[in-house]
This record gives sequence, structure tokens and C-alpha cells, in this order.
Amino acid sequence: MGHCPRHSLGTGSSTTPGTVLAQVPASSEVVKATSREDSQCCVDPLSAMEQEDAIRQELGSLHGIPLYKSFIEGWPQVKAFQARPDDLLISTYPKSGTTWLSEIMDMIYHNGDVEKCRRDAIYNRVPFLELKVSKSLCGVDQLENTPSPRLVKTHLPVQLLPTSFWEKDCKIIYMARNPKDVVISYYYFHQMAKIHHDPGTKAEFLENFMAGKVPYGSWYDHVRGWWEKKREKKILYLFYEDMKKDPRQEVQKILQFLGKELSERTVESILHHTSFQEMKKNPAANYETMLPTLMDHSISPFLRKGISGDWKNHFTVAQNERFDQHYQELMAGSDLCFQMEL
Ligand code: PPS
Repeated sequence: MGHCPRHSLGTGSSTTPGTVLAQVPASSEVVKATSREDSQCCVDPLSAMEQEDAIRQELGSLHGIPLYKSFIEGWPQVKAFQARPDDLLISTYPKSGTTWLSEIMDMIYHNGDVEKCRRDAIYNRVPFLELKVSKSLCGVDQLENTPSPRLVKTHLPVQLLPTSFWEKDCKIIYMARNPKDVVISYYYFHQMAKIHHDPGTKAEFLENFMAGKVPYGSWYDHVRGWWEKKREKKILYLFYEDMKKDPRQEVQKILQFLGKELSERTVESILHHTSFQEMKKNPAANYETMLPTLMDHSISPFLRKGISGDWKNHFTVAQNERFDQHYQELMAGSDLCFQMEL
């Protein structure tokens, strides 16, 4: 794997299969409707017809990138989005640790004040830029009503990022995760997040993932595109696996990137609050406040396993060999490397 010894391809065998896709954050109207002190309410923000339109969507193509049709309908507004110089963009390919990083960033922005970070659900504290499902679920509208400094979430590939983020020289943190864990996480997400079409069998989903025929397209292009961009722009490129291994070190990297200092005690509190176990039981972080017609946590919880190497419980030996070969082909010539297991 290139000359990056910490990132090596793992080997593994396995047995099981899986399924599901995306999440649906809420607009500012929904924020108001759903904000309760404990963030545990589950208010219905969409009409029955809107819900019907939101679920099991066909994928369209946005400049060659497969994407939910409702997101494509909202694209003109996203393209024209006006970033502010103090916006911080959290960019990821889906299922790469977006919510984890978002919670860490909100905690940093609030100097480790846990109560402040329970003020609302994570999808409202860190609005999802390109989200568009009906009139009331619109990331751009939500962001326009969010006071600065804003944290903004996106899964857009680098070439589709609205130009104002570059013009305003916004800080960007990209987080990448190894593709084997991403595809498994994405499969279960397709099953529980009803915006997605039925992912089929795990084997079928794996093929579609490798071919880039999933929402947001090719994982390979996504991680490589953002990796290349960091040569010329202010981008902190992080890895999920590093965050698992040494979260303290990664939080320090973020603080340095932000030019911010926090006491050891505050960092400790951030690490505790953003651990998988804490986030899983925190209704403001675990997506359980999402409308049940949009996300069914009984099929698979949003915070599912939160580990590196779970793919070994799912890939067959043959699938793993094929995946490794395909990976080598698509990542050839890049100095970007991944740890497939810890
Ligand atoms: S999304 O829908 O694309 O925004 O999903 P995203 O948040 O990027 O990824 C979800 C996966 O991240 C795991 N997760 C965590 N892992 C470790 N620690 C913490 N604190 C944490 N929070 C979220 C989550 O469990 C999903 O991974 P899987 O492998 O499915 O468990």
C-alpha cells in the first residue's frame, strides 16, 4: 500500500450479508418543531405525501454522480449557496464518521459543554448542506437560519462543492474511512434509512459500491479527489481508523488546525462524550429523534457497531480477494493509504 506503512490492506474471511442507505436531517422549521430540551421528541415534520415522496427514492445523476432525485431537484440552491468565511465544513463520503466528527466539532465549538451540545439533534446542530426532501427538509434553508460560526455537513465530491467555500477560504475537515467498513455500514444504512432504494443482497450491494453505483458515487474518486485538493487548500484530512486508535491525538490535530486551545480536562470531557458508547445512548447524537418512517432503528441502529474491521464478519474470502484487486487498480498511483483493520 504505497509508502504508508500505517495503512495496510487486511485479509479476512466471513459469512454474513446486510442492507440500507441515507439519513434525513431536518430544516430550521423542523428544528423548532422538534427542539425539546432532551431532544428526545419525535415530531412529525412532514406531511404524509411528503413522507411518501421521501422514501425509497430512485437515484438520479448529478453531473455524473448518482444522487437522490429530491437532492438533485434542490441542486440549484446548493450550487448558489453563500458560504461565510467562518463556516467550517465537515466533508465525508457517507458512513465515514461524519456524525462522530460533527459531535466532536460541536463540543469543541462549545468548549466541552455537554449540556449545550444536547440543545438539539446533531442533524440540526450541523446542518446537511445538500439535503432536500420536500420544502421543509432543506439544508440550505436551515443553514441560512443558522447563526455564525456554522458547522456544515456535506458528502459532496470535491468537484461539486459550491464555489463560495473556496472563495471565502473556509476551513474544511475531511474524514475518510476504509472502504470495506464503509460498504458494510452503507449496506445496513440502506436498509434502515428509507430514502434509499432496497440495496438487494450484500453481494449485489458490494458490486454496486465497487462500480460507484450508490449515492455519491465512487468512494475511490471521492477520497482521492479530496486528498488531491488538500495540496492547494486549507483541508485537514483525517481518518476514522486514526480516530479509533488515538482520539486524543486526532482532537489535538483539530485544535491545532482551528488555532484553538482547550484544557486537558475539557479535552477529556470531549473524548468521553463523543465515545461510541456515549453517543449511542445520546438522543441528540444517535438519530433516534428522526421520523420513524425515514429511519427504522429496529432494522439497524444508526450507531451500529462503530468499529474498524467489521467487514471481516461480512465479506467472503472470494469477495475480499476481488475487492483487494479492484482497490489496488483504482488506488494505483496514489499515496493515499487506508488501514483496513486495527
Ligand atoms: S452518515 O449517514 O453518512 O452521516 O453516517 P456517518 O456518521 O458518516 O457514519 C456512521 C458510522 O459511524 C459510526 N460512528 C462511530 N464510530 C465510532 N465512534 C463514534 N463515536 C461513532 N459515531 C458514529 C457509526 O456507528 C456508523 O458506523 P457502523 O460501522 O455502521 O457502526
